Amino acid sequence: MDFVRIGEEFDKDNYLIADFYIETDDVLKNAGELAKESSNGTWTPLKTSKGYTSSLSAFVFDAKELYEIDGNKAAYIKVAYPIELFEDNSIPQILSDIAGNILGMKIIPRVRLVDIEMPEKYVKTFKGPEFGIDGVREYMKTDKVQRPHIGTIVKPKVGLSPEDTATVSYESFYGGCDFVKDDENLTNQRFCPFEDRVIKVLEALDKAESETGEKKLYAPNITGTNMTERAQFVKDHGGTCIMVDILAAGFSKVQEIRDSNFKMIIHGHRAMHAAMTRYERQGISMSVLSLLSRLAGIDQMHIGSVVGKMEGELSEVLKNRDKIVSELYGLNQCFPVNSGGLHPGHIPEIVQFMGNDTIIQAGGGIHGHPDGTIKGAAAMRQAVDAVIEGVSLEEYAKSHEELKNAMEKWG
Ligand code: CAP
Ligand code: MG
Repeated sequence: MDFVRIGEEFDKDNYLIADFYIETDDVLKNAGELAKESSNGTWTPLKTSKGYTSSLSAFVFDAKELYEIDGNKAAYIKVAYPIELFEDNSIPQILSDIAGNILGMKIIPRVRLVDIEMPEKYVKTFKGPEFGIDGVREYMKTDKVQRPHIGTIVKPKVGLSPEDTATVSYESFYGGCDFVKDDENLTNQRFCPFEDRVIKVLEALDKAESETGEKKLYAPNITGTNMTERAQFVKDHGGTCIMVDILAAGFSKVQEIRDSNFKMIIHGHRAMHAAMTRYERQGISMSVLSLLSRLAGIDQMHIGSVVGKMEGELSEVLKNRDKIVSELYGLNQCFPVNSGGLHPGHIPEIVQFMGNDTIIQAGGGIHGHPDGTIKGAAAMRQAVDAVIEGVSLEEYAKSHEELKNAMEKWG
């Protein structure tokens, strides 16, 4: 079994290709060990290998040394994995393989899964987003206007009662938000039980829809140990959207929810991603996690905001975006979500690099507005209107007090 086959030609339709950044003392030798450990080998030759198991060997087909670092050589390597190694429609199994043991091998002190490319026949085993950008727009009736959606996260993150959560949600919707969501750390705590909250916020949503004539969406966070039951509860009470903390809950749960065909929009929060993505020399890139989330069936996905409070440069956020919106064998596009420390003043810049197909979310940037939530939501919508009309925020603010007051506070 040869795990290093530099320059070998092979049929890309039958392989998953993974790009890794590694730091190690002997690039080719240890890259081969990585390919071996992540397919059909281990640290020592095996008496139990059979002739037929050799067809499942992964192999390194490209390696580029970059520079010396901490006494090792940094390199990019490409590994080809025979597609038979992977179970159909299973993100957990892919992760245990190409992002499993190999991220902790002593002989490769640093390793990061940077990118993956999959052949059509494997991509097609996944359901992908049921709604995606087009489906969400159709449901929200914004398919004709094609403006960015405005979302909010009820704040404070935790602590409000179901009644107060519903009031804040109503005010957000009424003021102009399309979308209201729970925060990532709000699930089913005693101070705000899930079922009570869902019932009350959905009532608030109905009221806001009838008063504004606009479609509204609420994403209760179903993350927990009985997510299917929680999703069913939302469905039974007329909800059309659910939220999942993808990484905290795990991809298997996300896929189970998607595969259960609830026909509800799935909003994906990426809390915890930084444990894998933040340190550039180790872990898994956010663009890989973005792609996996799309395959798993997430309809709306947090990808970073560049200008807000969370880390993530423009090039990285655009890569994440690319993974969830670019053509992928007919799979639906996933709606990108920009969030984290945003306020109306950020909207022109976000639309400039994201285009109109984005959901712009503000928590503090709405509920911290000097005149409260309704005006805060209105200011966000006014900023979107200004951008769509091609007017500067400063100009628009002259005749829109909510925007003016937001800009006075946050710039
Ligand atoms: C934003 C937020 C989101 C972050 C997550 C928060 O609130 O609700 O969880 O956007 O980061 O808790 O921070 P604010 P990302 O608008 O008040 O900042 O989208 O980068 O995953
Ligand atoms: Mg949050």
